[in-house]
Amino acid sequence: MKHLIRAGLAGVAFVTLAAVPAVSPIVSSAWAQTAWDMPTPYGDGIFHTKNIHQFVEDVKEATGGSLTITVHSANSLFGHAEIKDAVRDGSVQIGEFLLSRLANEDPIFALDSIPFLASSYDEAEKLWAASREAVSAKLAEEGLTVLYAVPWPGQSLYLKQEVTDPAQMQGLKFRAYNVATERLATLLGATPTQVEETDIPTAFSTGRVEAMITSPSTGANAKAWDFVSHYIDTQAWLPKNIIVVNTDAFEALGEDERKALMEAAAAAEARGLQMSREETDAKIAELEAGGMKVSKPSEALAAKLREVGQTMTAEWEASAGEAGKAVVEAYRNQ
Ligand code: PCA
Repeated sequence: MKHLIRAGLAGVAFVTLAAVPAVSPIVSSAWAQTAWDMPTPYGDGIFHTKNIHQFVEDVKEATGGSLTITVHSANSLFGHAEIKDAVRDGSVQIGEFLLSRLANEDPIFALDSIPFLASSYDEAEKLWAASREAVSAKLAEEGLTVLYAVPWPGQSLYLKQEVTDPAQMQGLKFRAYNVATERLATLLGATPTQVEETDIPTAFSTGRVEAMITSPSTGANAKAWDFVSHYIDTQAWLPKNIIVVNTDAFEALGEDERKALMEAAAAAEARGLQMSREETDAKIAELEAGGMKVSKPSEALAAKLREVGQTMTAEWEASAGEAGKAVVEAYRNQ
């Protein structure tokens, strides 16, 4: 009955029970279920989404089917920019988005998108360990509970020609996916344009953009070889996707369901990290098989990117104040 009351169907249930005493078992088991919707910006071919599908299976199994989650991938239910608010206002109960998309709300959300602050998996794990509490506390203020986060593989350059001198980036129409990539493009002398991950092929084919920085996962998924020829393996940072649940919806679950959800989330975080690690080389190989030239950055380009990273780190520290500095210090001291 708890479930019926929660769903606001108590009245209907009493009427139905009184009118039809022989309720079928199928109908009554349906009443015992909680059904959630889960939007994500990314398509089913992306490893994050595969990981989510496994998470959803795990939750279903661990709760004996009392909590089911329907995944809505590739911006099909809500667009990327709307997902956080949709979870917050209860339009959906759970959702995934790129954490650094929230950079305008608080600098803590932008920390994982600064070039070369944390550019390996080990560093990315340490950065998440040092910042998880601060990120969770900020989201908690909005009625959101963090379930788990998973990094994308390192971010590398996709270009239409060989670039050895950073001056060649001047004026390029550069695809951005958050504030940090916009800033990076500007510091390189390029012209940033925000383009959603699912719109990358169209943005290149229509000439809106001609260069980008993203993971081998996103590059291979977009068949980057159809519109760019060069991949420069900078692996400059590992931005995270985060999965959050509406705190009221979470607290309305039974205790066993809450436990099952948290356990499935912890398993998804570990599995997602492993999937991400394994993707890096596999997806670079796909780019190469597609015909792209894969190379390391020239010394001049590497130096320019490091300089941009230092500028962005200093800018972040200035904006994040004492609390931000403490997080970076905790990360560096690990
Ligand atoms: N893929 C996403 C975010 C980072 C990544 O590797 C994108 O390009 O939008």
